[in-house]
Amino acid sequence: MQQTLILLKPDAVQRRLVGTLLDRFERKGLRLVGLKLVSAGREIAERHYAVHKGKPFYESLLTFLTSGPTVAMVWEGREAVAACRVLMGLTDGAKSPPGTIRGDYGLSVQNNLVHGSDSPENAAAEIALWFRPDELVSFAQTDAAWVG
Ligand code: IDP
Ligand code: MG
Repeated sequence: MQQTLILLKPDAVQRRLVGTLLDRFERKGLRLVGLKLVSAGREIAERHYAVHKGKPFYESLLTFLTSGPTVAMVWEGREAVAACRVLMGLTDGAKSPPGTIRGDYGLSVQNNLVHGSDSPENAAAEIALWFRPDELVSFAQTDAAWVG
């Protein structure tokens, strides 16, 4: 079963949207296997966004991610990576369609509330970056046969 890393970024926590946004993933039928509140430091932020190093928004992005608590989560399910990207919407909140997290709750490009892994390979690396193996809990969801 596929897993993906989802971060509710500091803007989501500051705006008291954690419960609202977590609900979107839960209702979709995904299974929560990891959850914690993290005050991200410079090192984890740099590693998480290493692919963007050198871009004009890189320093601002690191400042944003380290500016307050982040909720780190691992969600599991069929096509979890793609399913979560659809729930999130486009990078730019202003261009993201209604019904998506970024479309419903933001206008910003940078402060776009949520991070989701963009491939199963990156998901595995990002999960290993944010969670120790013993922080992930595998369990049988009782309605799994109905949800897919
Ligand atoms: P994604 O989060 O939709 O995968 P990426 O292109 O991977 O988007 O960018 C990572 C994060 O960097 C975005 O979620 C957003 O917070 C920030 N970001 C991306 N492009 C810009 C930009 O042009 N200006 C400011 N921030 C940006
Ligand atoms: Mg990305």
